[in-house]
Amino acid sequence: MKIGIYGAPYSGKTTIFKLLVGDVNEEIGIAKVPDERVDFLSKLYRPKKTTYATIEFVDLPGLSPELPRKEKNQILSKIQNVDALLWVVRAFKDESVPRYFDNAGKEAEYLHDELLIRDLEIAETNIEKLKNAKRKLSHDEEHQLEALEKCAKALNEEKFVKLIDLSEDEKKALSSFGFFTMKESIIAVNLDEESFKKKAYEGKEKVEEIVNENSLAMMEMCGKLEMEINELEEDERKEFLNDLGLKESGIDRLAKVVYSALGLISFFTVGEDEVRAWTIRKGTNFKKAAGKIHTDIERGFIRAEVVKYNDMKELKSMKEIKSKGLMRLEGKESIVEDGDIVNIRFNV
Ligand SMILES: Nc1nc2c(ncn2[C@@H]2O[C@H](COP(=O)(O)OP(=O)(O)O)[C@@H](O)[C@H]2O)c(=O)[nH]1
Ligand SMILES: [Mg+2]
Repeated sequence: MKIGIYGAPYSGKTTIFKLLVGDVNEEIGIAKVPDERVDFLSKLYRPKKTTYATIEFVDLPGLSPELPRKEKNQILSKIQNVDALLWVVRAFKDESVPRYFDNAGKEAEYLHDELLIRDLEIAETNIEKLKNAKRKLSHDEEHQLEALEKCAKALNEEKFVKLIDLSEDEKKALSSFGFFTMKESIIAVNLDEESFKKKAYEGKEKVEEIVNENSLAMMEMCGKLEMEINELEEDERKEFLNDLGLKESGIDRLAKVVYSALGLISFFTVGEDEVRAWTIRKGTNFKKAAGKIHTDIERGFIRAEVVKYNDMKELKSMKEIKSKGLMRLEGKESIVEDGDIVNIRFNV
């Protein structure tokens, strides 16, 4: 999974990027998704290797009103293929760091408008292209044109593409255009310590309005401070986080928001060699999930042996679980649930 970090200059994008992926000097970084269930299973099995789920983040230069269209498009094109956008909206006060917008509400509104403008441009350009084609359009192209016109109409009414009622066919027809407003967006409001503790900042109402109207996800962060806390020893770190009223680190909280916004869940495979978390969309069946592990396993799928994480946590032994009859056998069409520990029987 890949997430693009989007925002205005000096909003704290790179700070939050580094908080998530570590102190790398690259535009792309990988964050390990903390999961106490993996921690537990790893302690239980003592495998040679423990593999957590990961999220890839792409850090971008900021977008601001004075940039020419072409440059904005160049910046945005770097996140054309991400699964979701993480908007970093500045709400921290710091006289020493320049600021483009008076408050977080105006900044979020600007970011919202830029995505609409960009998507409308894509829709209109492609509508023109299809309409001006000097030949008869194929059936697929006719279909694409109709879907594009639906998008253009919505975007003109300032409505995100993801809110339009689209059929699976229409979604497919639109998939190659990489509409930003068709992706999920998560707004990270970057606060200073004082406003974080008060849960108040200028422009909050507007930010919440944008979140609600477009069905976005939102979280509050304290980028710089959390970054500093991150560098402390474990005990001290907990104390500082506690003081902020936080139980979990930034990546912990973000991972939860991302999984819920994107409808993702985890299943696990366990053994002496490896304990591993796998990320899938809610509603994925066992055969498809097996394909995550290996295409051969999907192809030769026979059945899945499935154990609930909570049963494993309680009984701490596969033998016990089996003797209590708590292991299920599932066929290829059954749906994987969050926390399933899965062993696939297959035949190649
Ligand atoms: N006071 C304060 N400064 C911050 C915070 N987050 C980032 N900064 C500072 O703002 C400046 C710009 O941050 P950066 O992450 O590079 O912003 P970017 O342009 O969005 O990538 C840096 O000097 C940061 O140290 C914050 O939460 N509070
Ligand atoms: Mg930056």
